[in-house]
Amino acid sequence: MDNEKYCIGCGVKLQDSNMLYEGYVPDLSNDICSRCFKLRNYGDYQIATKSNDEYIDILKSVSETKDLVLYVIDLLNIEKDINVIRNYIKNRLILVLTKRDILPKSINDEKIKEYFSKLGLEYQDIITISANKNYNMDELLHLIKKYKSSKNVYVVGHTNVGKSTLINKMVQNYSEDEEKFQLTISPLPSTTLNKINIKLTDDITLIDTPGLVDRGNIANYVDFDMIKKINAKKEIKPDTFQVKCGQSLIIPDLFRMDYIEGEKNSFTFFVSNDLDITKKDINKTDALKDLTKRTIEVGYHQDIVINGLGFIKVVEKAVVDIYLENNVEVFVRDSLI
Ligand SMILES: Nc1nc2c(ncn2[C@@H]2O[C@H](COP(=O)(O)OP(=O)(O)OP(=O)(O)O)[C@@H](O)[C@H]2O)c(=O)[nH]1
Ligand SMILES: [Mg+2]
Repeated sequence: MDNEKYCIGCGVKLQDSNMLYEGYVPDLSNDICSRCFKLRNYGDYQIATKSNDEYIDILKSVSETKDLVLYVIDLLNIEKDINVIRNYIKNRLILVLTKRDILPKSINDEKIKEYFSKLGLEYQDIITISANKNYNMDELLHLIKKYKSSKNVYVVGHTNVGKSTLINKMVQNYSEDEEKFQLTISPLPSTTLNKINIKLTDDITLIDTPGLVDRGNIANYVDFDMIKKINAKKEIKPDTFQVKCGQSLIIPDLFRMDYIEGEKNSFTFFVSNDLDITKKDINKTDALKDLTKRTIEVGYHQDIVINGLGFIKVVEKAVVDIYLENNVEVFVRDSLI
């Protein structure tokens, strides 16, 4: 029999007929699906699949409203084209740059905001936050109150940027309900599977959405242990290398960069502290040369971004050969910091 009950952790429609299918519950009196239950209680992660067409339909439905939108961006993984999501939604929008705790404190927030002001993206306001560290959450609530046009406030963005974590923190901070329900969160992509309305106060309902899946993100091509390693959990300690032509920087199992043209240079890695980086002579190792090679030209004070892994700040002009899994996106941008 069809039912209209949805998982309160991830939004999936609940069903008791097929264990192998999303939304399964042994008993329809449960409020939470088996996948969320296992993830929350046993740390047992099951990858769900979500098609981007469904997500784009959700964005289009948001655009039909006049409601305020929070567009959440992960500061360590800023997408190459952040206008993709914006182009589907015409609403008033606050750009929420999250996971601020991961980038070093020494970086100036104004510098980060200045970077975004040059991307041609239209927004009413911009704020850096950390849901984990409860940084700037009061200011975010203030902006929501300032710009909202109805009770509903949509939270959109790519998958895994921290949308549900942001909502959980808002609920924890500002909800007056006795039972403060928490959405399911995880380091895997596609944790949230459908729209979920969360009443924050009498005047504000936050609406969580699944994220747009980024096929170029390295998280799609490594195992779960590596995903946990790649996901920076605390403030990154940038690793700077003085490198000459003919030298190579390697992150075991993931990434190799050969410096093939340019003056003596400085490469600073902003990646998870759990990843080791080693410097070798190019001709002394063949490590990772079986991966796909891409030759990249970098200008003065630019970043090489490896989607999902982080970025490398380069000081002088350089040409490098990068070896990486074929589908992982690499691009160059003007330095974020
Ligand atoms: N360091 C840090 N990690 C965060 C922060 N917010 C979220 N995360 C982590 O980012 C990962 C993804 O968080 P989610 O809240 O599940 O992300 P989401 O955008 O809801 O993801 P989907 O539902 O899959 O689209 C989790 O491992 C979180 O712990 C933050 O402010 N700081
Ligand atoms: Mg989510």
